[in-house]
Amino acid sequence: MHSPALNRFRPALLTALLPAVALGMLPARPVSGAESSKTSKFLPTAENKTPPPGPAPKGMVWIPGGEFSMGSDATDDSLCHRPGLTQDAQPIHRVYVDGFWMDQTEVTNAEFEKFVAATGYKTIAEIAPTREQFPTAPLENLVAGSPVFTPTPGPVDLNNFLLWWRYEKGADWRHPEGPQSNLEGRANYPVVHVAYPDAVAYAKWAGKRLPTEAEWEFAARGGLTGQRYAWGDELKPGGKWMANIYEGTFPVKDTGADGFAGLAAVGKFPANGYGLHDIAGNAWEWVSDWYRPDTYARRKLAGGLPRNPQGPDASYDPDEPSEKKRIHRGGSFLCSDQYCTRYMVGTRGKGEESTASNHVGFRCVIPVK
Ligand SMILES: [Ca+2]
Ligand SMILES: [Cu+2]
Repeated sequence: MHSPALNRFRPALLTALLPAVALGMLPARPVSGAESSKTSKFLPTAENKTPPPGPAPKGMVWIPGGEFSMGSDATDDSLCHRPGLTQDAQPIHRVYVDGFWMDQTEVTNAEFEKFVAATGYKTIAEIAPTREQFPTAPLENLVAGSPVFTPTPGPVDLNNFLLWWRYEKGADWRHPEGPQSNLEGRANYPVVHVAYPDAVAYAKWAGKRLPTEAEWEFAARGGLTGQRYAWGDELKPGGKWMANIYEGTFPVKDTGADGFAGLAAVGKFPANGYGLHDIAGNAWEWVSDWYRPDTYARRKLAGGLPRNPQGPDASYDPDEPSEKKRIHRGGSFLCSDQYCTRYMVGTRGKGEESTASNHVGFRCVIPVK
């Protein structure tokens, strides 16, 4: 049942083991340079007034849904330390989503453990790729594992993400940094090293599903209109850190000025307007839409008000056209103003479906019938 598109083992090239965009570290080609404007293209968020259909399922909060302006026009956004390179989140456009329940936090190791105990499920990172899948890969590369972030000894060229990502044999959700590591003291950390099909399998088991990109962004904005962050326009309102991101010299030393160097347990930062914790930073979150850099441009062109949009029919990333990519949202503990600022609420990430890593997790939703 696992995707044959495992590109963790692209033949012979160790450097190709870590698809850049899967790690959320390469830019999409800008769709247009003409989108910057002084006037805001965001129109007020109009929440549905219908009350929640009942008491909240455990650990979930009500997201009322409604009409909102989706996307980002931040001109100081950055990908790979190149400002203004997140233009795949333009143009700003109107979208409607129905109300739904959403997990208040990212799915934790404790929750994922219950799923695995009940089903015996094995994640993609735990299964060695086969000769059939990768006929030309050296045998020694056909081992289970997953990419792990590794600080560099000193400042490096930020154009080469392979300097700080390594493919770690034996890294998986139970062994976040490799076979020697474990989950001791991490029951309430977001589960990581989960690929897209793993997240989908968990959601099914839990009677939930992954959010669409539009649902995710509506929820992340917390009822606000066009703000830069999930909590407002200021990164540190009143000097207070609002999300687990990266401070210090990337990728050398995370000073942990926000309280955490590396992943944090869920719920350590204030919730947004809808009661969602860590909707920015900590771990990237899989959502169900395929990635295309021009999704918003096409939507705008099609006109009308898209209702509950599900994303394009297929993935297409001009940087790696053969890879099938889903959207990542929210940024991670590795997001830094020196490198990648996609903890900004309207910006987008992307990842090859079968590729996990130690900064990608997920949360689920329950739609209302
Ligand atoms: Ca941090
Ligand atoms: Cu980032």
